[in-house]
Amino acid sequence: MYDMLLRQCRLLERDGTISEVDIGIESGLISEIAPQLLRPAKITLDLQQRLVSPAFVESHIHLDSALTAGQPRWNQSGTLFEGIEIWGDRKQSLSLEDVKTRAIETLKQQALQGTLWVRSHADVSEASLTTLQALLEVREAVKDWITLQVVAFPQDGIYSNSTNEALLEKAIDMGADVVGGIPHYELTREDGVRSLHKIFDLAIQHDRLIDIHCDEIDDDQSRFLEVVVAQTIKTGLGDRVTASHTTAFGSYNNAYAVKLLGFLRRTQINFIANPLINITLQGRTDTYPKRRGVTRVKELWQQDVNVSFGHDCVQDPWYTLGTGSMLDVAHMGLHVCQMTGIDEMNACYDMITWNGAKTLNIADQYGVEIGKTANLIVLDASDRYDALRRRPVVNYVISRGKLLCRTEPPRSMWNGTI
Ligand code: 17E
Ligand code: FE2
Repeated sequence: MYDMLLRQCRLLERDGTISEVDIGIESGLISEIAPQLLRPAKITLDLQQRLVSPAFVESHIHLDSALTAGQPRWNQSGTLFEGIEIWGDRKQSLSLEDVKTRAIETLKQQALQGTLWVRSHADVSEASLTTLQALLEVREAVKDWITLQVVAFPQDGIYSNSTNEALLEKAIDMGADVVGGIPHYELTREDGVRSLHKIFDLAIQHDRLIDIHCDEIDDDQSRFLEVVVAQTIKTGLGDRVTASHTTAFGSYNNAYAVKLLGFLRRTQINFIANPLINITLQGRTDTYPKRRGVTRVKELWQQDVNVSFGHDCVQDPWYTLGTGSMLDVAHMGLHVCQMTGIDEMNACYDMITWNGAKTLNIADQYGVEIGKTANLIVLDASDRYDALRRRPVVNYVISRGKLLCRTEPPRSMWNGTI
């Protein structure tokens, strides 16, 4: 007997094809996938040709600052730098309970909308390391239903004062999964380069992944990505390295950008774009024409570079909106990056699923396949394009083989005369 049987699925495969199948789940694992399964089940869900997809991956969010919009004040300029200042004030009143409550509330909102893997940054340039401690405790508390990775992220820079370097090291000792950085916000170009050397050294020494906030500025002279690329080539760290934001890449002149693309193709670096926030945060010093402030997603994708989309923020000093819906993220990404061709739209869906899994280094566990843990979602949609266009509710979320949550699709009633 199956623990759960999903009947009449439209199963989205890795290559984009759709198979009409039934899916059997036993002991948390996908045990069978075939056109018609006949054994009985404890729970049967008749999906009536709805789309079954692996759960969404949120590859970039700041759970420590989530749900603090307006505290202690709203971001009036809309810039990254005012956001950092406001967060600097809000940080003074952090407690473990405060961070944990907001993080878990956000994770629930994400899970309700189909996300079961999350990489969150934790600001470790705050002397008590409260955000890191809180997110490590949350990682443990939620592990039966969602997988959380924590990045030790030195928001104020590693070399902007005499204590931050030691805090970053301590954060890694405490158990952060990933080493972060912010070279464009170090006091000088030299400090930025030095910070990247430090990050690579720490990652090698402690066997950690790397995810750097890199060149999140409109300054076409912000060129830390080339240092990340060089360090990746020299250390051979390959796909263990991720460059987040890289918005300046959208402002580089083409001669430089093409050279850089060639260099980075020698690596397996992952890129994360955060279109919801960077379309609002960047371009603030421009008049007109106004830049979009998002990295070259389409060109990277065309060159077979792994790119995923992240939310970055849900209601915080940098971005006051956001609901935790990855379909919203991909929808915005598709618009801002002008990825409107059918293959391009489908690629945008992959950027919130398979590509994110690759970035998080969990690709071996990911996908709706026999023998894998049943972490999947049922969308009230027929295919990837339909899901992106209408952004329907996630009807069922199945985590570790169990029904974690369900949302009924809204039903409209036409009451007119025609
Ligand atoms: N911190 C930062 O440096 N950049 C961001 N986009 C956010 C926090 C949200
Ligand atoms: Fe970020």
